[in-house]
Amino acid sequence: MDIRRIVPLAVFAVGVLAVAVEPALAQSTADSATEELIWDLNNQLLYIAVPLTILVEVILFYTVWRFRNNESPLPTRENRRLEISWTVATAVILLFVGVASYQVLASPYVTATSADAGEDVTAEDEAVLEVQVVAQKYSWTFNYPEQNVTTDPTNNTMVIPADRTIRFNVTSKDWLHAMHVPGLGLKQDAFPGQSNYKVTEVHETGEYQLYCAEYCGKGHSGMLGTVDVRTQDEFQDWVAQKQQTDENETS
Ligand SMILES: [Cu+2]
Repeated sequence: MDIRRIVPLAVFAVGVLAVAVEPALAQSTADSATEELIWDLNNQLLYIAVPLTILVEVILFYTVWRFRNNESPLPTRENRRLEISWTVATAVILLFVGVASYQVLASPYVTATSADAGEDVTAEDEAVLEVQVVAQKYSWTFNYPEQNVTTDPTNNTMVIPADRTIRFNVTSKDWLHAMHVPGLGLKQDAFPGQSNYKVTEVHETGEYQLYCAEYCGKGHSGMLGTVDVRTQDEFQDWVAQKQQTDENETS
């Protein structure tokens, strides 16, 4: 079998394999808008990377096997067609990776830079919910400026509503920390005296683990928290209850 026959055969095999792995990739359901974007990009890149890897390996193994008894191999001195092919193919692949990545990086759900981030992706009749995430050695406090609610730092639980655009304003009271919620695809550094933003919308209610992802001292490994995602009504109830107890405490 010569190389002209093996290449289309390899491409075909790779196509079959790509279709076969598709259901496994599609199972990765995303719980937030941010995680969805990240997973979609990951899958898109895998569709290119897996077939390419297999194509290269097939050609390599075939070549080794085909020329195993060749005692005096001669290098290909010049092959313009081959050179143009691999240059163009590489350029097309890099362009695809670049465009696909840029689209995700430019999304406010992935890169939020300003204090009004998220306003452009939220529904017209709905305000973005801002949650100020304050990290400190070794706990988390969550402030809801519009609702005038602050959580207890010993509780380490952030309550947010599902299906609403949330903007996290991440900061620190002492030194470097980082908010990391892998289940929702969220990660943002916490610097003292600075606000870093992160925007998302969560689709699924439930509890998600929050970690500190910046080594911050002896209590770092225990600097955990919970993101408690509730329905909009349950969230409103929680806010009302919190406002009530805060009022009773101050009076
Ligand atoms: Cu830490």
